[in-house]
Amino acid sequence: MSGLIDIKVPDIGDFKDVPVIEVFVKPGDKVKAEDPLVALESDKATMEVPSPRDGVVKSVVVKVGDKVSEGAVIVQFEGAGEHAETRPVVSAPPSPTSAPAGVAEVRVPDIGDFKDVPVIEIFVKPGDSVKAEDPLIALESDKATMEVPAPLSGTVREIKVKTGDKVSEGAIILVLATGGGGAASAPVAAARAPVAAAPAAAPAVQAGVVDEKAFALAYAGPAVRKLARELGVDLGKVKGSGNHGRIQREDVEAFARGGGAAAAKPQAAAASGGGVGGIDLLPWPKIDFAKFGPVERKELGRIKKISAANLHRNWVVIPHVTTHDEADITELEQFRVKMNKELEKSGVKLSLLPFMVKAAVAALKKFPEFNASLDGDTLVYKNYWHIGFAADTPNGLMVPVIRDADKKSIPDIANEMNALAKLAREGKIKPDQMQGGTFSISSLGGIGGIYFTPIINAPEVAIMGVCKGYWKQHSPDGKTWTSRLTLPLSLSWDHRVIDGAAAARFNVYFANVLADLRRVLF
Ligand code: CAO
Repeated sequence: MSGLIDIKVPDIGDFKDVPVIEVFVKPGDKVKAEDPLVALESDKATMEVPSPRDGVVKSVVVKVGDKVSEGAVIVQFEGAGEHAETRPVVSAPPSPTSAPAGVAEVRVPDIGDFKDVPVIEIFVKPGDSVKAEDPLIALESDKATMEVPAPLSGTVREIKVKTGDKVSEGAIILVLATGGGGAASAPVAAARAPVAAAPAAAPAVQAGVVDEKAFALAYAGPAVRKLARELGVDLGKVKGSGNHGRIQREDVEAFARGGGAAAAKPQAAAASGGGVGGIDLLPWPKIDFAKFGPVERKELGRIKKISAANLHRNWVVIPHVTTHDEADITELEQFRVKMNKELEKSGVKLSLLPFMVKAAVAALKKFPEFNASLDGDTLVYKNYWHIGFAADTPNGLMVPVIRDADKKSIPDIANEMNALAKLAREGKIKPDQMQGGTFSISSLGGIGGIYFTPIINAPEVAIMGVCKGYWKQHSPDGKTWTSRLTLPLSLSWDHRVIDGAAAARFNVYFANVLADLRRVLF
């Protein structure tokens, strides 16, 4: 008698109520044993549930977002009323298979509609022994990250692609000398399940400084690699707590928070949320806010998501220190007002910001390490002065860049700044107008506040935060008092590159230049 075969969630350890993040099949699909049916993602691991047998899908019982535990029915196959066991794959390397010896060309398998997809990582090098299913390369389109696993065991003879190459189905990846073998090459399930995220190459996103070779050889999945790139973590230095030493999301986060020591903590600690200095961090609070009052949910916009990822990485990875100071801008303000009157007919309007850009260039020339970037253990000094400025836009924070600010006049900088801020606010600014900055200024002067801690815009090593100028009582000699227009300065600096004394000197010089612009001539 025909009936239905229930395919259920297998034993998934201690996990319960795990969200379904992807469903790979639909009614009518013919599936083979081991084809993935759904992906589940807890806050600790991503698991695929493969089919325990060949079959035809009659109905899909779960949908994305459902929460499932062991025993829940995922899909029903057509067939006699029997039960089939499933088991989850938590990205553990499968055992090798055997095949006749020879030479095999490994090609890019069917990757759906994707074409000309950039190779972002190569995990192997000539001479490496690989087992069937070991990842060979990673491809990253703007929709998904895909790993292409080895179709059979063997020794890598020759690699035919390099990072940055664009490949499509059928392109030769490498040549394998085989002693073992298996099925045809197929991307792992990540390829079938495009990651719905902002493009990795989004304008403001810049990868951290990592050892690319070790990164490529580390044992980790695409999502973990993406996180490591965002956090600037060198995967080669992270100890994996997963099966067979596979690097998990929490290993990368723990490494970014507390360095190698934290990542080396036992799995039990990682399972309770990772930890630093012996104190385990608690998991992020999951609260049903609606229990306490009416709520409204709104997903973050694209720009906010990109800036959030950047700010998070920069805050977690860079050891920030902020040094506060103040500048006497009484004379500068008089000069600004005077110049604005003179320039009235030309249509140029000067705020304080263009003067600060010029003061920043002067200070950066005097203290070149503030105009540098870290590249591993090397400091790259830049002999150009491109100054970024934070602009508040309806879509979120953006940082347009004034290129070659050293060569431009203050009115030219003011005009360019207005034009760039307008483009940013209208959502028309181009990625290259936000790239190449060597130092940034974040001005809240038009709004208010006294001091704040600006977050460094990696790979820059410092940022100047400015608040609203205010009249302050000042005594030059302890006896007489005058009121001076005072500008609060907050310089955040990367303590890996800059010392506190240098930061204090930078601030003093910057303030002195604003107090008397003639100093830029010296
Ligand atoms: N002290 C006193 N007044 C100030 C000042 C300061 N430090 N900075 C600006 N002002 C004044 C300006 O002179 C102008 O006054 P007038 O209209 O009388 O001339 C007024 O405040 C408004 O200035 P503005 O903000 O329009 O112009 P700006 O050149 O100072 O700044 C821009 C341009 C694009 C940087 C700004 O509009 C902006 O977006 N600021 C927010 C930046 C931000 O979000 N930073 C936080 C990043 S971290 O999340």
